[in-house]
Amino acid sequence: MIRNCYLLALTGVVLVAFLLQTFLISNSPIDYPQVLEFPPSALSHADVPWNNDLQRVIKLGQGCLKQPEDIAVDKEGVVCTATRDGWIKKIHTNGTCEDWKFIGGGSLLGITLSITNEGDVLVCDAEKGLLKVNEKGVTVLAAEVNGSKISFADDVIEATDGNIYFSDASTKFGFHNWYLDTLEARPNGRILKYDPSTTKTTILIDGLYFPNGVALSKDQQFLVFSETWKFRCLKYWLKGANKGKLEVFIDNLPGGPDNINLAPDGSFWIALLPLTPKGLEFVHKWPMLKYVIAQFPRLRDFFRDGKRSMVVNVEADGKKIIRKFDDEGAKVMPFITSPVEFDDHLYLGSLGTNFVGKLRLNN
Ligand SMILES: [Ca+2]
Ligand SMILES: [Ca+2]
Repeated sequence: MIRNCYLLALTGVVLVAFLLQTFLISNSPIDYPQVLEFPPSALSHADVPWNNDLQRVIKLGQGCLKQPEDIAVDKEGVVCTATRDGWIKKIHTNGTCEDWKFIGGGSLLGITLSITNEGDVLVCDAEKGLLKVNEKGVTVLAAEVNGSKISFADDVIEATDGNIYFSDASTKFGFHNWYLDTLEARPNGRILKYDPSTTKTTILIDGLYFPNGVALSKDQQFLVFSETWKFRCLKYWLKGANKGKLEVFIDNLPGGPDNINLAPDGSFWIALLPLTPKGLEFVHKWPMLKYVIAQFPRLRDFFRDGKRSMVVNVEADGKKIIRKFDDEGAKVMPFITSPVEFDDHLYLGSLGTNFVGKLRLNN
């Protein structure tokens, strides 16, 4: 009798374990999630004093710009941005908003102005790849690499020699499912290079944890890019004795780095994402929990809703953070994704606003 009860209980446990396994793992869109470690600076940041400087921004193009994720400013001070409704728009110095070129879709991200062909705008369409836009129209420069589709083109920069460097943040999850990549926290991304002389695209660096913003150093000796899930930026030498070498540029950032932009003095501005609400960072240590969260879009939204906005200015050699501007509670500038310095002002792109923020810097 006791033996039968024991067998029955054991069968029950095995059955429950099997059902749990089926429910938790087999149905989940993520595979073998890794632990996403929040560095002490990201955890302790919640307790340090906020300056709320980002709440002082002037709003440019308000109502005209739907989620301007990245921005570029030309030498005349005209702001160029790609918006969620598929437009490349320009904000002129008199404040007017111009619908410049229509691309379509809902996945335009990183943008940069060509320096080798004036008038060309290079833009990442997460779904279509790397695009060139000018008065003549839209050209797809790169939609695949080595036969594999570029599925999450994120940010782009052009070097003076014409080579174009851009990120493919995840080969597994697209822009609209980016938070699944956060939960999986695996090295699904890569940095690509487009060579205009051959029109070929090659993989420069593979196996990266959500490579996001890309920038070049002032002397163009190295490429620096964000690795968002690692709370760090890496640096890849393009020239000199270290050519081909990959190093840490800055780590232990107090948020997941998004777009990074070179400042006129050679330092860099980086937008930082909180990735998850304060106090819930532990979730990213539990793979089983991540399997469950990944299955329910509403749960995913809850865990990605970090209401803190921050940008940092980092020294040219990445040794330390010089300045930090933030917005506790993200009251004015939610979901900041891109800071660009021009003429003693910081221009701020965001996935959570309908304007570009402009903040006066006291240099
Ligand atoms: Ca950019
Ligand atoms: Ca980005």
